[in-house]
Amino acid sequence: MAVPLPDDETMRSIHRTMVLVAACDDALRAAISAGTVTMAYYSPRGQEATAAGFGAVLAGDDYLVTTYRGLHDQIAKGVPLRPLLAEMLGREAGTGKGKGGPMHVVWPEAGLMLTTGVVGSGLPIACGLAWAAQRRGTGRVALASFGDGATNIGAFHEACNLAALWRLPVIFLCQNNRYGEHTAFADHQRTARVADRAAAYAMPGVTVDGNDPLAVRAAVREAVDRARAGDGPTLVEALTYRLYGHVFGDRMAYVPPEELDDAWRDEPVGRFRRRLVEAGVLTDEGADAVDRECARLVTETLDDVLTLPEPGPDELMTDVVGPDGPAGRVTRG
Ligand SMILES: Cc1ncc(C[n+]2csc(CCOP(=O)(O)OP(=O)(O)O)c2C)c(N)n1
Ligand SMILES: [Mg+2]
Repeated sequence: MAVPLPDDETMRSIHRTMVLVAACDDALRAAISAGTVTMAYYSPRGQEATAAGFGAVLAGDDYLVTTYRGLHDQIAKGVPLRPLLAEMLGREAGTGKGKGGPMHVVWPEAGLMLTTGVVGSGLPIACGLAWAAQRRGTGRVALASFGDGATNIGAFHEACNLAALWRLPVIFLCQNNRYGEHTAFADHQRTARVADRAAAYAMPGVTVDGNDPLAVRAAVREAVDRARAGDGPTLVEALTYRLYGHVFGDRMAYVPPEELDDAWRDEPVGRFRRRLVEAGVLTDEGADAVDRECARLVTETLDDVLTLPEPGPDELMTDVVGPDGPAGRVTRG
């Protein structure tokens, strides 16, 4: 059954989420370029629609696991901007008191249970979260967000198999941005569609336009309904694009220029804005106001976060687990 379109308010909220992600990304790239901020940064620019689409479906207490390229996912899941940016910039006011940094953001208050730099490792963890929800009967689902390259890792296949076997309430959301690091999709797997891999595990697999938040929302909604009904996992492949390459500083010399031009023409934030204006859901003036409001919010938050302290030496040794156990208990000779 086709999932109906959301109401106008929800469409405007999806649009704002996308604008906020893009504003945040613009500000972070500008700050890194200016030397105000130093960090490894994996831009999600171009993938806003995928995050905003699933964000409009998941409940606040549903679980999310994401990756180093997860800023859009984190914002869409409702992680507040201040602790999020503070963590990325290594400040004590951050989600992990500044000790995790951009690749290790967690915020259980919004269901964000993991951000990881280990490709594919979020999927088995999503299975564990879903298994807990299933056993406790909480009705929660877990969404694992990962890239196309991650679908070549053993952990992806193990997680798909286990989730299908145990009918776990998981949504495997592959953000197929056409590259894994510097390797194009066709050079890292022979499968035409990541979603085709679902058949190997007897679960539904669907490919959607990842630059259309309403298409993503509809596919994830069906997957979530299936998961909550006890019918197990779904693999959703969202076709999208990484507009700024793999990591900040990537010159993208390996990307055909015409391909990049096409991708910019299909850029999702402007595309959704035009669609809402044409549909009468937003006016141009209203959309400009959203742009200004998000840019101001990001600038103010970033300026504020830059004044905040980093964790002190005592804090650095608190809640840190090393090979000898909790660092607080380690005795040094
Ligand atoms: C287990 C593991 N292998 C290799 C790497 C190095 N690595 C970091 S990002 C990346 C590409 C992953 O591509 P994809 O899953 O498509 O995600 P994207 O970066 O495109 O969002 C690789 C291979 C890693 N971090 N972890
Ligand atoms: Mg990729």
